[in-house]
Amino acid sequence: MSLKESILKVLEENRDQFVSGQELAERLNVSRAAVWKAVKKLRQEGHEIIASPNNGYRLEYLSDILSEPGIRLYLSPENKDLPIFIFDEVESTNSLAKKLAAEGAQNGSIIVAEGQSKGRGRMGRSCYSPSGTGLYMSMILSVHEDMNSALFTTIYAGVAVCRVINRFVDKEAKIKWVNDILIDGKKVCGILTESISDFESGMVETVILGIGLNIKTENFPDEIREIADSISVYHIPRNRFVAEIANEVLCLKHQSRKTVIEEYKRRSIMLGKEIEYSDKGRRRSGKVLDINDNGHLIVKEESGRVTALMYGEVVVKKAGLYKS
Ligand code: BT5
Repeated sequence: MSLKESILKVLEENRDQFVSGQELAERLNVSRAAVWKAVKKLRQEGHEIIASPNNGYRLEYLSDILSEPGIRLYLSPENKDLPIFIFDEVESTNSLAKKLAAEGAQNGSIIVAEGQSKGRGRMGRSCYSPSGTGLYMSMILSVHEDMNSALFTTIYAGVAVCRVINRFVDKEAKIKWVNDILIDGKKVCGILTESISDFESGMVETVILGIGLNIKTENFPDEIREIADSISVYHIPRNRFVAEIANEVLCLKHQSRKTVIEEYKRRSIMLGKEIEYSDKGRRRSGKVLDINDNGHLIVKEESGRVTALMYGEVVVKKAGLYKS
């Protein structure tokens, strides 16, 4: 770890308290001048560090720059050594994660960026990812499972993100099947799960889990202004969100599907709703009866036909048109 990172680590551990230049110099076995030089570099990178001649250095509590020491501080003991890749502006953390996975990046690797110029949604759609105000992260998850199980990643990631949001936000985070996280009916987070399969076995070997969460974004482009919102949490560093989401994802991955689905259903806005969806190219509508243990949406059409949707886009109708 460089001197700059070591200083940032100490300041992160003591956020909101002064640490004297003398103490930093002694702990890190360098001169006070070297400490000052490294602090200057950190400030140039955007870290808000208060320097007081009498008290030393302090990381301002609203300072919010992504950093490895800042993320590691909040990773749980079993995840402390996960590889972390941090970037300033990238096209898409999911695209980068795929590349890193192909190069051999380890299970649990976390890839984050301050902003994305080509953040990706599902089916060729885009994710608005302005710099510094949101969380744009991807995780590389090594698996060896069929497509059905891989698709379940979106389900438990949704629950994981909701849990973390609700540590800091009072209003319950809800889920619109399959990947939209809503607060007060507006989308605050989207999840993009992509898979890398082995051609011969047909099994999914790696899942790239991408999460885009609006934390402090205040202005949205016209096309999504009505449907998008932020969780508006200003006092918690994004580093902490990254770590807590990673902890929760890795913890939920080992829990039974039943436990995960129960919470997913409790947070779902879909049950009992009239929806429109597309099935094999045909526009259909029906009522949501349930979400089964695989995360599939069980829909009953007016004709009585019952379908299990594995993925796809559904539109919730405002007024019910069909009685079960
Ligand atoms: C998603 O797709 O919601 C998945 C978004 C995943 C983004 C993450 S960020 C890190 C990682 N790297 C990537 O490149 N992607 C992942 P979908 O369900 O298709 O929703 C896309 C739609 O959501 C758009 O067509 C807009 O209507 C809306 N949208 C776009 N940006 C938004 C934002 N910032 N907040 C809320 N809604 C947004």
